[in-house]
Amino acid sequence: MIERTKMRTAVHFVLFLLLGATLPGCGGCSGSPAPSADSLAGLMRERGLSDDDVIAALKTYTPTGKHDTHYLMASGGHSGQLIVIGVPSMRILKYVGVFTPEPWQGYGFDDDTAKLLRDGSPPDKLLTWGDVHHPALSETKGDYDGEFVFVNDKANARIAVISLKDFNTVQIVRSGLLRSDHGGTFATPDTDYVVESGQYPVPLDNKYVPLDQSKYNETYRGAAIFWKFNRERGRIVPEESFAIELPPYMQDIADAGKFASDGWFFLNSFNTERAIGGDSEGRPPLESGASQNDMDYLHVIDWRKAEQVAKKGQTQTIGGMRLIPLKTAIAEGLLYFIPEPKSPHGVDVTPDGKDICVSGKLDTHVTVYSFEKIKQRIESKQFDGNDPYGVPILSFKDTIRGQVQVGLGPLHTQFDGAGHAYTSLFIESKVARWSLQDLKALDSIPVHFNVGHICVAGGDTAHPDGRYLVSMNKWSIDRFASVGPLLPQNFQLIDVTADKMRLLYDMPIGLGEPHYAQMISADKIKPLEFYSPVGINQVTHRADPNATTDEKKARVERHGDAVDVYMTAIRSHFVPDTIRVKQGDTVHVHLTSLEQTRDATHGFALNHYNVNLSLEPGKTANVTFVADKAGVFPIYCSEFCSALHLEMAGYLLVEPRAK
Ligand code: K7E
Ligand code: CUA
Repeated sequence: MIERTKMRTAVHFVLFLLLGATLPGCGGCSGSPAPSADSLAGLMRERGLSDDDVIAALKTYTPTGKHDTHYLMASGGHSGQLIVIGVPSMRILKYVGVFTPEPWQGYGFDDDTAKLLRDGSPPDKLLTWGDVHHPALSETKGDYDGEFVFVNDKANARIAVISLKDFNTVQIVRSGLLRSDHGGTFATPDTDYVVESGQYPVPLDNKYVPLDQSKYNETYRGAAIFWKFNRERGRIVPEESFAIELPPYMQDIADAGKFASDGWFFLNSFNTERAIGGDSEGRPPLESGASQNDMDYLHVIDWRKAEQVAKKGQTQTIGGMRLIPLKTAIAEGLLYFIPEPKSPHGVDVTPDGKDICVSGKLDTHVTVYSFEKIKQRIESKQFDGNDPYGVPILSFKDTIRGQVQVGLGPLHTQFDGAGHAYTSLFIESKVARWSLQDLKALDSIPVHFNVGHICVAGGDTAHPDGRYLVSMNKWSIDRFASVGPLLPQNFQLIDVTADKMRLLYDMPIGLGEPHYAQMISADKIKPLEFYSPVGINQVTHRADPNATTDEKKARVERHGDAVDVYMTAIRSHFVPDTIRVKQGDTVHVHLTSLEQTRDATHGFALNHYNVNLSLEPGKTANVTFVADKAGVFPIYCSEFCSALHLEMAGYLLVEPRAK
């Protein structure tokens, strides 16, 4: 590769001497050229690059037309989106609109996607943002299958389903039970369930209860929801889903067991002190109130048994969700606690499902629990007493396999296929590598700065790819040219193939704060090239009942005050291109792209009425608006589709209603 580059440079240079042509990268220089400026050594000198820099560049540079080997599905944080990134180039491939309208994709503007946002909102309030934390790829036998991604909205306790056929959102669900859901989304090994748990305890019936210690202890609660996923339909089925009531500790993130621990679910918690804040009311602030205990509780849940208990109807319905009461969960042996070191954050099950790794944010270890030991203690009912609600507690020292000293502020752990675990160290700004077999620290690498999650390719599956690790850093400080006080986050790509980890690339993320990501091998994803035959609805992935598949059938129908416009788009015109309605009419535009050419996308932008649609080839989109303002409103195609794209336009004429 280097040899070839050198050769090409030499050829260019000969051409330069012969023809007097300008060397690429040497524009404007005249007279005596710097002979080495376009050679590898010259470029390195000029740009101050080391050998390591050049190796890193060669490991990530992806020439035009070459594709990345992996997709990174990254949470979009406050943007309410999913960010799709190619690895190792770290090129952004798509922002998928999920909880927030996304105008380019027409997401939240056409009737079908606007309905997704409405279905995911309380009846009396349309939510237009989300705080996306944890994407989960659908799994088959514990490995990513490339069909779906699920994401949570921590702020509003919602879960969305994204189809990887076209990287579009197809469903948003929201229970009436939770108010926040940091503990989402986690898929069971065959994606039978997608799990969402609440973070901040509330009265589950969503009624007003004054915030004081005894009321908090008695009536505030957490819950874990097991949303049933129907893969064939590609949808969560709320009626077949169930929840388990939990004590008012702050449940955090989670992981589903697999193989040895299949059928079990592990969920962290902090604030087992049940601090309620109130620093202006004479109580300690929440942060110190919640950090008194040396141990919090790892929740161990038998979800297969819980599924049976729910099937038998041992539930009550709250907020439209079947809930297994805490008392029932205890009596039926669905829920156990194990002490876990101080203010834990991540809990991660090893690829073989045998061990469970937990890191306490205020501890320096990763604690590795053995599922076998947990199971033995549960089966022989060897408990160390109960929590105040009666949940049996297992002994810490009898259930751990050991602890690994990794450094300050351990948060999250991922795995490669070579027997290594990787743990992010927030306080130290490092990623540590350690050996799963003998629990020994092996290597660490500094990151910039304040790493939260890390993501190894396939790093939470039964068969991790290893190879790449992305460190998702909260702070970037001095890494990029300044854009003022609000700085981007920094994704750092790290090569984990060799004995020493090697930093390859820094990628600023300037849209929301991502938390977690999952990385999947590109060959597992088989997206559509375009919608075929023409007239497919993007949400149902079926023929749209309002599609117009032939220009000759384009028409306008009036039904009383409702006007249906059956419209087509193909390079470079709409049929019809003139829409005539009366002031006050309800207008439904049903627009079908007749294109079957890859990337020949059209748009439909309408002045004043807040409408933009995206018409990918073969798609039908529907939009409804009330033509309440009389006047002349231009319509145009908002995607540069052809040489005559600017001419792809028309008018909406709204005739004033006679007085
Ligand atoms: Cu940022 Cu998983 Cu929400 Cu850790 S979480 S860092
Ligand atoms: Cu169609 Cu621009």
